Amino acid sequence: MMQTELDLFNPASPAEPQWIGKQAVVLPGFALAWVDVLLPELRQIIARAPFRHMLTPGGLNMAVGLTNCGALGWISDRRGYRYSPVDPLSQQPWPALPPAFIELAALAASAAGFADFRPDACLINCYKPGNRLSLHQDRDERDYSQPIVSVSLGLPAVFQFGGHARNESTRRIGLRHGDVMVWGGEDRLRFHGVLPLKPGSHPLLSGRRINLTLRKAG
Ligand code: MD3
Ligand code: FE
Repeated sequence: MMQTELDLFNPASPAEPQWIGKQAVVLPGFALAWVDVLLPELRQIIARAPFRHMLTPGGLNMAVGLTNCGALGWISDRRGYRYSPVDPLSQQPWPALPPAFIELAALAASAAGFADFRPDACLINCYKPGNRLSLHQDRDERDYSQPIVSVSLGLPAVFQFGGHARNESTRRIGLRHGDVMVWGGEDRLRFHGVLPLKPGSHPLLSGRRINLTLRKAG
């Protein structure tokens, strides 16, 4: 039987949480009701802190465009990866975390069993067709007991969810506009990545995928 791309994505039924690990869950469409609030906030953030292609410590330009909001923002340059209270482009503090981002993240985290999540950092990734994020761990945060919440907007993507070592096999999980993913606990340090984005057009975000990753970094 022919296997289509769609098989990777969540079934047509809208809202069943999909547990992909003991402490990792996809909440299909959880952010759909928030999109009207999120997009104007995003526009204002990007006006003050535009997407840019950061240098890796190895001196390569990252293909995915990045910016941040919140008290701390994740940055990369030849000196390494770290969180900074200041945008290196403007030398100003990052734009504040909009209350709607904080509320959405706290609500999603509590739906996944993580009470009292209070993010202080939001990394915003912008993918264009062909852009990918290779397998990595998120280990620049202070407290690994805090969960991470991600919000997918725009074009769909295929997420790779691996193990605790780079060489372990990965599962592929389809993420669509409005899907929210929460993970923490024993799943917090899993290797993960995003496969090259397929071209397409989204009515609200055109040919892009924007992912918000909300963390307690400090
Ligand atoms: C599962 N971003 O910014 S978010 C990142 O879609 C990043 O832009 C991806 O990985 C994106 O660091 C994925 C979802 C995600 C992030 C970290 C995880 C899932 C995770 C860490 C462990 C397990
Ligand atoms: Fe990551």
